[in-house]
Amino acid sequence: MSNQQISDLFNQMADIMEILGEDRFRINTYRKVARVVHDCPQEVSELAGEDKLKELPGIGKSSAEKINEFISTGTISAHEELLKKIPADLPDLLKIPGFGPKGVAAVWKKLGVTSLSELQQVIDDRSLEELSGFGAKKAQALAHGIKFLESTRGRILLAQAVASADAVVGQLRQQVPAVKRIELCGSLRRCCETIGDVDLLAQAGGEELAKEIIEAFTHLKGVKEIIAAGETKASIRFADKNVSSEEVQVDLRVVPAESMGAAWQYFTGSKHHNVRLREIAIKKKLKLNEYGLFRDEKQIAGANEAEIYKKLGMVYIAPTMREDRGEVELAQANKLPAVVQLADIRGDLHMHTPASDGRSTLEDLVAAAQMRGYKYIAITDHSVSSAIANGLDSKRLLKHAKNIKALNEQYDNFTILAASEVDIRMDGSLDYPDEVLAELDYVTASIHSGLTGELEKNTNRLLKAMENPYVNCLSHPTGRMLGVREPMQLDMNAIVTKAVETHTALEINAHPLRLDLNDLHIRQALEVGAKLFINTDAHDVTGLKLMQYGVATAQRGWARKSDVLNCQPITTIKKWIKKKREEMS
Ligand code: DGT
Ligand code: CA
Ligand code: CA
Ligand code: ZN
Repeated sequence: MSNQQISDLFNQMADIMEILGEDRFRINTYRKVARVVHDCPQEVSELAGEDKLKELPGIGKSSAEKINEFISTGTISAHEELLKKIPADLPDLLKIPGFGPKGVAAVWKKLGVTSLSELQQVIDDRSLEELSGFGAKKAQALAHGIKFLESTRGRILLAQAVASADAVVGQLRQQVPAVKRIELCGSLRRCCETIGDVDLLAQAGGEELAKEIIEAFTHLKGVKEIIAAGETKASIRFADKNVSSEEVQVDLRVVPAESMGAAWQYFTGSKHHNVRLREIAIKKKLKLNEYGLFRDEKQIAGANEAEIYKKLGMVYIAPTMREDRGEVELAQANKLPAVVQLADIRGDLHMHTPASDGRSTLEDLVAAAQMRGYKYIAITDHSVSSAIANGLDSKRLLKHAKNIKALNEQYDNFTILAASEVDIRMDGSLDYPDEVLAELDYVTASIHSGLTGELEKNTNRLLKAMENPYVNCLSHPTGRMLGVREPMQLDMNAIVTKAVETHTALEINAHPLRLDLNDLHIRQALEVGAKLFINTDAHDVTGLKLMQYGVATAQRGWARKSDVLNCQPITTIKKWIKKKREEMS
């Protein structure tokens, strides 16, 4: 049970009470608990049971009891009671970006709306526009929000799918030692940003073993439903609360060794990539399917995946590139870019400490970065405008920077950059004056509010920030949060061009909720020669592990090691920072 899950539950209770119009004071108490649990550096579940919970500021006896109840039973009865008081589908409305409990209460109580589809109806018949506090513009925004929700419905974040897949694979390996190989396939292996279902492939040395694997698979701990189960394939609905709050479908196929490579290729996809390969096979008078590559009836490849590509007359294509976006043609010409690997990463230039809204100390972050083999990090706490994130004013920032620089002195072979994640204000100006920014080693700029504006205004806001000589990078440039918030409307072409012009890098934010820039924007940036950073935006030491998702996204955007600045030595990065300051001051 993660802090996140507990925090989400308390927030949901607060939401429901707000919809019901209950006592302000209690609502605020629940929100406070949600925030304290979320920001707690330790796992709250480890503090439970021993009365240690109550020692956390903001958590009283009754909240501690609720948390204990959740940890021992998996539910909170007060939460269940609240859910009974509202229509079952009403909480879905809260997922609409920019729609809160007050709005939900209004449409429910005044128009009888109890679900997303009913909300769509009152938008369509225009009765919503008549409701006080709404109007045509708001109705249109809600319609947009519903569409956005539907586009991600039933899909889960890459990291959640990875956690569930790991749990399934781990259990299978333990329970069926005879299973020789299990491999990830589908969108998960291609590291898409969201995942419809998890596809797994197992190799079995015989029919009996296939049955044994399917039997074990359908009886794993965490199986909520067996959707289908046959001799060599099965589908389940799986949920393990310890790894992910989302339930997910998992498909497993069991194949013999001689088809393992072909099946792995086929079930990795994408579908469009497979279609292209099959066309090429046909041109060569071959047949390609999940059992192998065949000439007449003879299998000429199948056990080994790489062999399939070779026999089709092309070099091996990394799974993250298999989208039929030109990779097949490049592979045929042996001109595929060598994409960046996790092992190429030498540092991470976006993370937070308790000075703003982070949870791990400076020293712990350094130790964790060194464990990962990094040579440098940047400490980028928030600036004043991010008030809810406890952003630093100039005075606090300068003191913080001084501490960071002092700590940096204590390391020989490791660099800690005193930096900032500075908010870009509505007019494109920054949260600190240039004299303050000049005291820092590195600056990344980002937008945290006012993301809904017009394209031209948004674009100008970012362009102006990039012109500042102290801004070295734009963090999470579009501001999107998968399934939660849409990207800002931006002229990405203007952004990437200005990035090159001003020696400003663009970030690939590795957080699974962001993955911003996305794969297509990365391609666009690289076409004009823009430089990238892949950063985690860690708020504690565990956050540093998210780097893998940023690297995978970089691969999907065809980024090479040479395109990514944090694959270079710190001396190169320092020179690059200096160059912008000299040229643009
Ligand atoms: P998802 O689950 O929506 O995130 O996306 P995928 O790519 O995992 O799609 P899924 O689970 O429907 O199928 C897994 C793979 O199986 C897919 O990437 C390619 C292969 N596949 C599925 N259906 C077809 C098909 O009709 N033709 C071909 N050539 N391949 C298919
Ligand atoms: Ca899938
Ligand atoms: Ca599937
Ligand atoms: Zn950040």
